[in-house]
Amino acid sequence: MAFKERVFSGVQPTGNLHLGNYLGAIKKFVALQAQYDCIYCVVDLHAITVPINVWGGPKTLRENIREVTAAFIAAGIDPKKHIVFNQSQVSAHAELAWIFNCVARLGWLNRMTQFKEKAGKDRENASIGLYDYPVLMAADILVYRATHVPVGDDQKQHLELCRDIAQKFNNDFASSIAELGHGQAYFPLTEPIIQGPATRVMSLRDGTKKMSKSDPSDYSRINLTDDADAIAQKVRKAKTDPEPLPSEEAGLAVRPEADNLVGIYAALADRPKAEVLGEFGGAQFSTFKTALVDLAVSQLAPIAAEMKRIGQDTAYIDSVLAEGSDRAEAVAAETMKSVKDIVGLIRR
Ligand code: AQP
Repeated sequence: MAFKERVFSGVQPTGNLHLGNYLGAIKKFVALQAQYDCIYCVVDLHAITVPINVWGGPKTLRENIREVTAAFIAAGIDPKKHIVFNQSQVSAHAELAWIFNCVARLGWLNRMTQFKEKAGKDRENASIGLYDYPVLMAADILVYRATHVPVGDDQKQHLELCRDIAQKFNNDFASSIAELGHGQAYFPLTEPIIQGPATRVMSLRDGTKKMSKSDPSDYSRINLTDDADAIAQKVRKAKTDPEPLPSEEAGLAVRPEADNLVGIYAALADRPKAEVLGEFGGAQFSTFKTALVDLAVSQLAPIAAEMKRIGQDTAYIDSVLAEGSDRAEAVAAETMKSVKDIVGLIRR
């Protein structure tokens, strides 16, 4: 069966939105609007899977939900044409996650590397929500039967799990799916969109570590709220090596910091890394960093300013989320009706 093409993706309201979130996800969300119907979600139920001192408590959560919404709009997502909402306002996400909990296998979840990284050594003390995170993520995507999901490279394994869950549901309930007229498969095998030069933006202090919201050093990341001065300072202080830039991509292979900065430049400029090296190959980092500051400031400072402006109007943000949630709920409710019929649950 051919599925209607639809994009879904989400960002957690866990604070410190950074350049990695922008280049790996939000910039792609913006570009995909021209080609697809898109649903972009502030995944607040995911944010509360880590301890309360990490997500900051109710007041911070509310602020962060609004901040991610403001970032979506400031970056260029159109909430009138597409759907922008927060996950917890559409209860079908949690409802479908329960059904998927009964489809997914324990062995599949035991292989998830993000859980291992986030739970760390104190695994017994991790929340069940953190363990179940990838199942809820599959429900987020499949409740809209989304066909494409733009994400950073760190989400690849979760997208594979989403496909496994869809496949097993389609297999387990194959005869019911066919009897109810849905053909051979009810859920699509969703394609991740993980492309381009910045699918994994690394820390500015250590080119082997992912740029991350939770890194204690603010100099490790460019925050989407940083102004021109902060961006310039962070790029100038970014770790490099003593060699000039290579002229060919192969020359970046054992130079993680150089590779990262070239990738950031390429992604911001919408140019391949090879082309950037064609221009800057042989140049010292001081020259390249000056160009990178100019580019980063020209692209990011307007977003920061717009985020600030939109962020002051909480009534507007809340109305976007409410309207988006209504529209998302209408789509999700249709899926839940079909899923209940397929599984054999009696509904009103
Ligand atoms: N460094 C990155 N490079 C490229 N893409 C990235 N993404 C995250 N970091 C990078 C992508 O951003 C989207 C939203 O991610 P998230 O909401 O799951 O947040 P996160 O930044 O991964 O945040 P955490 O888990 O709260 O904190 P940290 O960073 O401390 O682990 C996703 O598409 C993600 O791939």
